[in-house]
Amino acid sequence: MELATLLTFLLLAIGHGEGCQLQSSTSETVKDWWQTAQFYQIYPRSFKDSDGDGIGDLNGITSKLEYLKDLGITAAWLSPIFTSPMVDFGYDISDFFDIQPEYGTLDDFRALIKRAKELDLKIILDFVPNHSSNESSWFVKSVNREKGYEDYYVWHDGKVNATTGAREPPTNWLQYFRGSAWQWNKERQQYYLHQFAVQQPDLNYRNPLVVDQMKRVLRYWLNEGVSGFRCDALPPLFEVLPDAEGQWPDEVVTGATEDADDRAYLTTTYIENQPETIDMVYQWRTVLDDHKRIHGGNSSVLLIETYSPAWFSMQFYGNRSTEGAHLPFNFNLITVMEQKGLNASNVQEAVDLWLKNMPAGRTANWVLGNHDKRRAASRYGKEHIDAMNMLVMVLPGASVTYQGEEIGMTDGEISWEDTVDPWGCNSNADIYEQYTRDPERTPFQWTAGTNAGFTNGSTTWLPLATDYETINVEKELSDDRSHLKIYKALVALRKSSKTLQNGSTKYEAITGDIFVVQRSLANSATIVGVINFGSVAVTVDLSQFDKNRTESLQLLIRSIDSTKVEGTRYDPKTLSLDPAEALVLTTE
Ligand SMILES: *[C@@H]1O[C@H](CO)[C@@H](O)[C@H](O)[C@H]1NC(C)=O
Ligand SMILES: *[C@@H]1O[C@H](CO)[C@@H](O)[C@H](O)[C@H]1NC(C)=O
Ligand SMILES: *[C@@H]1O[C@H](CO)[C@@H](O)[C@H](O)[C@H]1NC(C)=O
Ligand SMILES: *[C@@H]1O[C@H](CO)[C@@H](O)[C@H](O)[C@H]1NC(C)=O
Ligand SMILES: *[C@@H]1O[C@H](CO)[C@@H](O)[C@H](O)[C@H]1NC(C)=O
Ligand SMILES: *[C@@H]1O[C@H](CO)[C@@H](O)[C@H](O)[C@H]1NC(C)=O
Ligand SMILES: *[C@@H]1O[C@H](CO)[C@@H](O)[C@H](O)[C@H]1NC(C)=O
Ligand SMILES: *[C@@H]1O[C@H](CO)[C@@H](O)[C@H](O)[C@H]1NC(C)=O
Ligand SMILES: CC(=O)N[C@H]1CO[C@H](CO)[C@@H](O)[C@@H]1O
Ligand SMILES: [Ca+2]
Ligand SMILES: [Ca+2]
Repeated sequence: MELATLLTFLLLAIGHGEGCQLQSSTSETVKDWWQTAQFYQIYPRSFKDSDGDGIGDLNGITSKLEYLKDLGITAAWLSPIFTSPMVDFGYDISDFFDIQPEYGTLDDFRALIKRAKELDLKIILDFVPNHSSNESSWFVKSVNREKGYEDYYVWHDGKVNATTGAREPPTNWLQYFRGSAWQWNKERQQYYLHQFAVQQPDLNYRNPLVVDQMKRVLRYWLNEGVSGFRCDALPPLFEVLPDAEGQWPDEVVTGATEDADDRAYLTTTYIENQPETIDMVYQWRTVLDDHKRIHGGNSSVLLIETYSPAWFSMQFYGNRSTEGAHLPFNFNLITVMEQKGLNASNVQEAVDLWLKNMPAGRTANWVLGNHDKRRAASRYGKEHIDAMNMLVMVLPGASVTYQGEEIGMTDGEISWEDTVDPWGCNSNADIYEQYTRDPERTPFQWTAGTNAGFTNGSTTWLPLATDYETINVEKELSDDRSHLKIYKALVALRKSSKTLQNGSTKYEAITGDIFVVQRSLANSATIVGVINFGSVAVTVDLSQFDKNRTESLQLLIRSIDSTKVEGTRYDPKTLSLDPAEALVLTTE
């Protein structure tokens, strides 16, 4: 055994010993930082520009860390900041170990981490494991079959058509961004797989060299002081093993769409949600835990992007013998409402889907949006933005906010000419709005001034949303009441309330319109969230929801148009709610 390996082994053994002692010597389950955290997603290109080129950057983010601190954020995760040709705006990485020059330098990144530490904010990076950019030196070496890189990507000769003799892709598999998932490479004379754009070749996780390389990426950034990773696009990580002849099966037609270029045209049985993907996440968790045992400090976390069904997503948490991701993202509040529309019954279904499937002892989390989905205020309706922010803050576990949700930002209107997202660009002027993700990526709205205070230059990389004069941080901080102030009050309550951090949870759609969440903890005040998702005023009796709810409740926080008064006590048996009104009350 090498000395370094031996040392690691000893440290691991010591680490284990301490962990056990700690647990047996205390009867209280002390929650780790991430279990009650407020996570905030920054889309760096659109957050804050520091040098006037119209593109957000690291120094811009550093200059706004105090804003996040003021919101009460625990940890910010940055969408990719690594070297990239920007075909998919950073999700096509050409150097996993360096910073995209237009975003700054490694020194700028270190300054960001240093400032964040001073403010006690944690920084999490985006880890994009499924693919690299085709401009990565790894890919170029693989094209040339350089030693060690021959099988870094998923290469295949393709098939020969028996009638025409023409070359055809190995399978009918489709990419996410429309069209075939296979691309012929002239130099190597083989096809390569790309589940995303042509410029995003899939790495081959059946090659141990790739697995090691990607673990190196994780260790590299942990050593730079990050507090963990949000892992991108997990479902397509592994594809099924080919058969003995090296051939893969075709997917079958679903009937979900007529559009043969749309990924939904075919099943994804062989190209998503493979068991090996779960195991890879467990291996990454080990990398993080080993780093902590060796270097000490706080836990680093793994957050996982997966739109997979519950049977698959829940496995990411770990199994009886192995730990997995701390938090597989819960997108149910997005996906269920996308399919069924927003009402209380559907919210209950979304909450059930997570809490009733989650293994015991795990931590829930709630996500409203990200840079792939229309903005929360546009999707749920502007009148419901406070209610939705309220939900993620009163439900148990971690909350996740996409930049702008706290001020109620809405989608931008981006013309076909201004469209830059590959998903949009791979379609056409008639249908691009179905696919483009540009509307939810417009620059952050800091002020009502020129370019919304995002940049002091004359242009922005995407046009601004037109409502920035009324929806911006500066205005919402000075207004008596605003989405931002409500958001801050919710976070402050989460941080001060033991009940919200650790209480038990009871929830119910008491009618099709009214959703109630109650959090209770012995010897602490009970917290009750009540939301009217309907468009008519109603009076509810909360003692029907919980026999114990007979004493008056004090109002803590209310949605922006509510005419009730904070600090006033209300009778839970005759609680009136205006359309879209959302309230947080307490027994205190
Ligand atoms: C949190 O809840 C658990 C289980 O309900 C309990 O054992 C523990 O004492 C609570 N911890 C705190 C800090 O309230
Ligand atoms: C924008 O701000 C940067 C950094 O403060 C400065 O260097 C640049 O000159 C400014 N540009 C304009 C157009 O004011
Ligand atoms: C990457 O892919 C694009 C689109 O196929 C192609 O134009 C470009 O030359 C490729 N670059 C490399 C380095 O292979
Ligand atoms: C072979 O090519 C013909 C003509 O393009 C096509 O109709 C047929 O489906 C192809 N066969 C296979 C097995 O792909
Ligand atoms: C848990 O996962 C590990 C790693 O994938 C696997 O080796 C083990 O068999 C699993 N254990 C159980 C109880 O499922
Ligand atoms: C661990 O996290 C806590 C809470 O954010 C922080 O106050 C503390 O400084 C961190 N410790 C280290 C060693 O980073
Ligand atoms: C809620 O939406 C579902 C459709 O998903 C519908 O069946 C139900 O009637 C709706 N409830 C109300 C009160 O609108
Ligand atoms: C109602 O109160 C009783 C007595 O305090 C308690 O045992 C019970 O758990 C409470 N029920 C709920 C749903 O909180
Ligand atoms: C929400 C999210 O991060 N989506 C990304 C998933 O991965 C693809 C490819 O890396 C990106 O295009 C998406 O933006
Ligand atoms: Ca810039
Ligand atoms: Ca893959």
